[in-house]
Amino acid sequence: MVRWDERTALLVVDVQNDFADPAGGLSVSGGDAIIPAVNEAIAGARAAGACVAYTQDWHPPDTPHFAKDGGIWPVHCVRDTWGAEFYPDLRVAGEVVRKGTGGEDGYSGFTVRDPASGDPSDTLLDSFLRDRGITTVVVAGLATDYCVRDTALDAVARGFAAFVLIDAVRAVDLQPGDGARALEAMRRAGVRSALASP
Ligand code: VGL
Ligand code: ZN
Repeated sequence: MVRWDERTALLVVDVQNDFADPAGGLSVSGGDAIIPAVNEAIAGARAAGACVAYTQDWHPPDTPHFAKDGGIWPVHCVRDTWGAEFYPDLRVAGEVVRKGTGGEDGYSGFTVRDPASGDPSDTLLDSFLRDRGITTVVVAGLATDYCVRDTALDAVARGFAAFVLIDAVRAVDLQPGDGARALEAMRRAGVRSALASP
């Protein structure tokens, strides 16, 4: 269990219909099964006065992130569509940070990349957290092997202490074992594992 306090932020990554719903465009197997644990973490964080922030993958209809436009992914989380909405059972109470809004690529909640030049730029997440004096981030959501991993690794690289809630994340597993490898990469980088549920 994580000890929640006002210097700790829970980051709920991309718990959107296209990832969490079995009918979603990039459905993560077992994605809906993490929702009770995610909601438990949200409730615990809020009860202790910790900050809760949510990321949303928020793509334009055409982006080199999608296979049809030269990328690798099926169409998902197109802005203002059902697939981009939060999964209905998710308790949403906190700041929402959208990423990819201008067609940028990348997975981290902190950083996006220009699809043509590859140049990175920051989302609003880093300044949102620093403005509130946050020193520790706790990551839950989807997917372990992409946005959760890159968000947690970026958090450590930016000087935050970081935890991943291993019962509140699920992997895409394009290749078998991707989720386990992502957890190992996080561990090596100094991300600590914790449970959302006692
Ligand atoms: C994600 C693949 C493509 C994620 C986003 O949220 O993990 N994965 N876009
Ligand atoms: Zn995406």
